[in-house]
Parts: sequence; C-alpha cells; structure tokens
Amino acid sequence: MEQALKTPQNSPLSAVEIKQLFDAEYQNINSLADVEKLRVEYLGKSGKVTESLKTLGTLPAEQRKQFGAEVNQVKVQITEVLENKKAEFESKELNEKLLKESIDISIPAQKVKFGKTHPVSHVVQEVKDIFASLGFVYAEGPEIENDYNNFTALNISENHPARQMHDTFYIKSVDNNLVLRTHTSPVQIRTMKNGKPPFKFIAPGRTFRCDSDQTHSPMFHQIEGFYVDKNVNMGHLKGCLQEFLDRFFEVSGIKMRFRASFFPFTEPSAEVDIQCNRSGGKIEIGKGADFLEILGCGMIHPKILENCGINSEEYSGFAFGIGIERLAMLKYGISDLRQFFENDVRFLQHYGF
Ligand code: 2NM
Repeated sequence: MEQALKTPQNSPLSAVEIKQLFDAEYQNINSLADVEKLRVEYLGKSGKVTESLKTLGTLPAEQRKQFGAEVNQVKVQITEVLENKKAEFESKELNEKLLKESIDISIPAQKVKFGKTHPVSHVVQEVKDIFASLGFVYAEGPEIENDYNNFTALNISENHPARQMHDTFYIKSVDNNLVLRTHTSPVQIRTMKNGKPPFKFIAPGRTFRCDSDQTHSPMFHQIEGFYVDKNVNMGHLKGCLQEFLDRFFEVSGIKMRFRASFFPFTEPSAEVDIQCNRSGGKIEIGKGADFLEILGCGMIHPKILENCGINSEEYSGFAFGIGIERLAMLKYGISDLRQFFENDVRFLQHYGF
C-alpha cells in the first residue's frame, strides 16, 4: 500500500487513524455486548467508518479515490474481525449453556417426573370428543401422499402456487409423484373413493409445509371435518361450527363472522372469525368486540365429489379445516409456536395435561 494519506485538521479520520483507534478498543472486548457496541461505534449509521466515507465528496478529487479505497479496506477488516469475535463469544455461550444443562442419564432416578399429555394430543382429543357427539366418526390416512390425492383430486391445478417446491416437500421416488401431505384433505379423497355416501367424519393429523418462522412450523397439525349427504347446506355448516366453537372455548353463543374467501376445493368458501377481546393484553375468546380468524370452510366443490365417483346432483357436502396448534395457543395461552416441538420437558410440565 502507498503511504496512507494524512488528513487535514477537522476532516474525517483516515483509514490508519480509524484502525489505530479500533485496535486499541478491540483489546478491551469482553462480551457479545462489547462486540455490538464496537460495531455500532465504527460501522453504525454515525460510526467512525461511515462518517469518514460520508465526507468523501468534500475531499479534493485527486485524494478521493485513495482515501475511499483505504477506508473501505479498513471497513472490511473491522467487519471481519468483529464477526469472528462474535462467533467466538456465541460458541462459548452455547458451550457453557450445554454444560450447565447437560443431564447424566446414567444417574439412577431419584425424583421421577411423570410425563404428561402434550397440548396438541389433548386438543385433538377434545375436538374429537365434541365432533363425536355431533355424529362425526374418526378417519386417518398416510402422511406420505401421491400428488393426485393431495392436489389433483382436490381441484388444485398443475400451476397452483401451493404445488411450488418452496411450499411442498416433494419426495424422491420412482414416479416422482410423492409429497408430504400439505393438509389432511387427501384422507377425504381416499375415504370417498373407497366408500359410499353419506360420509361424516373428522380427520386430524400431521401436515407439512416448507415454511419456518415465528408463526409457521414445517410440521403442524390440522383437523378437517367433512359431511356429505343429500341436501347438506351452508346452514348445517354454520350450526355445526357454532356448536363446536361454543363447546371448545366453553362460552355459549360466540359471535362468528363468515368472510367470503377462496379455496380450490370449496365453492362458496369462507373464512370464519370469532369474537374476542384484545383489550386486556391477552386474547379472550367469546367476549368483546374484536374478531380473530380461526378456520376455513365451505361447500365441497362438485368437481371433487365427481372425482371420487359421487353424483354431485344427488349429493352435496361441507368441509372445514382448523389448525390444532392455533386452537391450543388460544385456549391455553401458549404464546410461542416453536415451544410445541422443542420437546423441552419444562414445556410439558407447564402446559401438559
Ligand atoms: C379447509 C377449508 C375449506 C376441505 C375440503 C375438503 C374436501 F376434501 F372435501 F374437499 N377437505 N377439507 C377444506 C375446505 C379445508 O381448510 C382450511
């Protein structure tokens, strides 16, 4: 490198000056918080590096290029040094945590903590019980499905976004036609293909979508309900959902709002909101003047009945789908979706049954 340019009084710090100051301060770093402090001080919006670069335009043209290049080089160096230090502290913290929380499973048990029923299993049981009393039987099907049952039979076209790689887990197979089911609806398809109407059942189970953040887990649970018979109409759907919601949330006459929506497998389709109160900092179902989305539903599309060999002139039906984790969170005040799947025994001790 050429001799670094000296900057006149009152002008921004040069690369060499910045680096000297940084190196001195870097010696005193003791924690992740220190790393962050230093990052802000040098690379933040009003940091030393940023301030220097901001003033490039005020320098004489012949100095600008070299000055800029030098400061940028220091910026890269500082960024790298701080990232390494951060990683070092993070791995140290993780190791300490692992050591502190390690369990020696060879030590004979003295205080035995009994397991409990996971809230997901508990809610599935509650929902099953309520629907059983309304005459719905229980059905299940495989978690690995073919794309005909999971999509085509359900009127989800070849180019529907749900079929994209980033939403669906595809499984390598001979015909490349297998997926992890993205909903429990293929259970309905299988049951209809193998039987004769009337049908009245619920299908709870695991479902899979390629999505993971604070409110989405790649594996989650759904329960779908389904009723096909002669003369089934939207009034039956509404009465059935009212009864379910009142009993599940233990409030009678919860206000429901049917909002027009779209699903490929129902026509008409609706999303249902239920009455809630958000004013107390937490959500209370069945009180107050707010609304909260809780499930999707509709009248089964005639095409789907026909796909399964059912005469849609003679038969009609309704269907609905609800997220189990969401029901559990609302009823039992669980705030973080990820806790359901971490398998931390403390979660079970607290929220289990
Ligand atoms: C939903 C919403 C609306 C549904 C449709 C069917 C079938 F198989 F009959 F076509 N099963 N489930 C359905 C309808 C599911 O979930 C939000």
